Amino acid sequence: DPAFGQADLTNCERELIHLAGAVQPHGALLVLDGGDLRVLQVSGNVQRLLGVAPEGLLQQPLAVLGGDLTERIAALRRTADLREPVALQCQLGAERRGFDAALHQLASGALVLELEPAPGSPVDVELQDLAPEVMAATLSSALQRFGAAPSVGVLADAVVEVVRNLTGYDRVVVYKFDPDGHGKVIAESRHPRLESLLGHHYPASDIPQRARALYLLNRVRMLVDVDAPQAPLMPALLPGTEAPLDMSLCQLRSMSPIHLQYLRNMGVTATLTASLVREGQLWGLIAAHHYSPRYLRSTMRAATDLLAEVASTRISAIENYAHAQVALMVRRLEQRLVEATSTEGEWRYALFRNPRTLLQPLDATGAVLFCEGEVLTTGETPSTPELRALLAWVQAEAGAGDAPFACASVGQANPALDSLTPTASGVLAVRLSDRSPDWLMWLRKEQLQSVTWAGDPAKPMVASNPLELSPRRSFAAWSEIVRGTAVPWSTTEVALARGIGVALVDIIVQVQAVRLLIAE
Ligand code: BLA
Repeated sequence: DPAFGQADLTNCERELIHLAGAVQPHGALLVLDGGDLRVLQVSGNVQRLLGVAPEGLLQQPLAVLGGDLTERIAALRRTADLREPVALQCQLGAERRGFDAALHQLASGALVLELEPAPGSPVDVELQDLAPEVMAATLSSALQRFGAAPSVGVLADAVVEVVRNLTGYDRVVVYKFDPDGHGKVIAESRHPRLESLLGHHYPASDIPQRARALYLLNRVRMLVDVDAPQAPLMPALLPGTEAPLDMSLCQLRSMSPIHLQYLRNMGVTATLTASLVREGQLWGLIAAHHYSPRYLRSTMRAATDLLAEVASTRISAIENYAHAQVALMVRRLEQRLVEATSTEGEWRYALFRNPRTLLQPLDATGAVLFCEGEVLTTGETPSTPELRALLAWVQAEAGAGDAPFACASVGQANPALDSLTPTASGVLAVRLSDRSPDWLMWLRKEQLQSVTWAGDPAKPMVASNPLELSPRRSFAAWSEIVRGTAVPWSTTEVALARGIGVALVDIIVQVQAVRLLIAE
């Protein structure tokens, strides 16, 4: 895998970004021996930030920094679980300068200490801070607002507004991933002079898998200045291990040069990004951009972390509730069919009378029933001959068994069905009979049909060089990747389709039994 900084666009997916070997210059990093607190490794900016040159620190006891740091670390080690960074405040040197620090312990036992000058110290970028009372008031009203949000859309709007008010970045968006890892901007709060990114889509490749895995561990990342010279670790390899330092949990970690170039190309100077996590998976990101350097004090990053955590919890609750609602809708649908069948003797028309009940639970744009040679449709669908061709293909592909058949790129899977792409790029089909070709199918239109375009869709842009990376190119790349595809069917949706299919088969069997009884 390419070392940090050595990746190009062909292999950046595997860049070892956690082995960055450097920190952003606004803070200093020290690696300490887990036993005697000897300094094993330092970032090159210690002279400027701590007033001691690397040579004066390396292999020395931490106490050479003076102040109360050594005592505070000893106290923390007695009480705290240091597998994740723990915040502490300390004073260094004879002048007792204040620092915000974070400490965590690696599996090897070494301690990683990150130090950022507290307010009042001379820094290159103004430190953004809020009084604790203001922060507490902002947080408590935000938590109330998040807790009351009835839908993901309302919640996301509240999140961008609250985070922008709290942190002051020029733009804050909520970026949501689909099952394939592509992302969409679902909420935005921005400085009025900025162009909107709301509704824009980006391909999964913009955020490599390795970075996504890292963002589950390290929930808030700040980039203070995309152009600031980075401070390399000295020595480059951690003594004792002779390996690069694992910086997965480091707040000061330098970011991948490819990503930095992407940000420069979009004119962004500083970012703050927080993970939205649902059931152990990265659901989305809260991403903030600033067009000049921006530096939040660690307490404000912690507040952002808390907001992201609460938003994540609320997302799970809303989505779980939505799933329960859908299950309820299916039961109602079933009930209505049973009633309609007993009063009208015909379940098929009952099923298609109210298109919403059929389409909405599966977020489909069309539906078709093939039954006893008839074709009933609702929503947007291809022509009947095209539907019959689709049926023939689905039957051949689905084989025996009663698992639903799901495909999100019909025209690509079978070029003979390419003309179905606009209205039926996606199909989710359940079999209603073993003996006859009776099927219920939900359709999804091509996702490009319903997106907000970032630029001219007819002019694809393919970058081979990081200097050309940009959201515009990214959007073009996403458009190329998803051309001819529908939004993929989720496992929940497939399970639901199966549930509806089973219910229908029950009803059909009952109807047939009744018919037989009447005939006798
Ligand atoms: C990381 N790329 C990211 C991150 C975002 C994006 C949000 C996470 C940054 C963080 O958490 O701090 C993508 N940012 C976007 C998008 C928008 C945005 C889509 O503002 C839209 C408005 N990036 C590429 C390509 C590669 C790439 C083609 O576009 C590689 C081939 C790499 N992106 C890349 C890497 C990271 C990244 C390596 C990790 C950065 C790091 O944490 O070090």
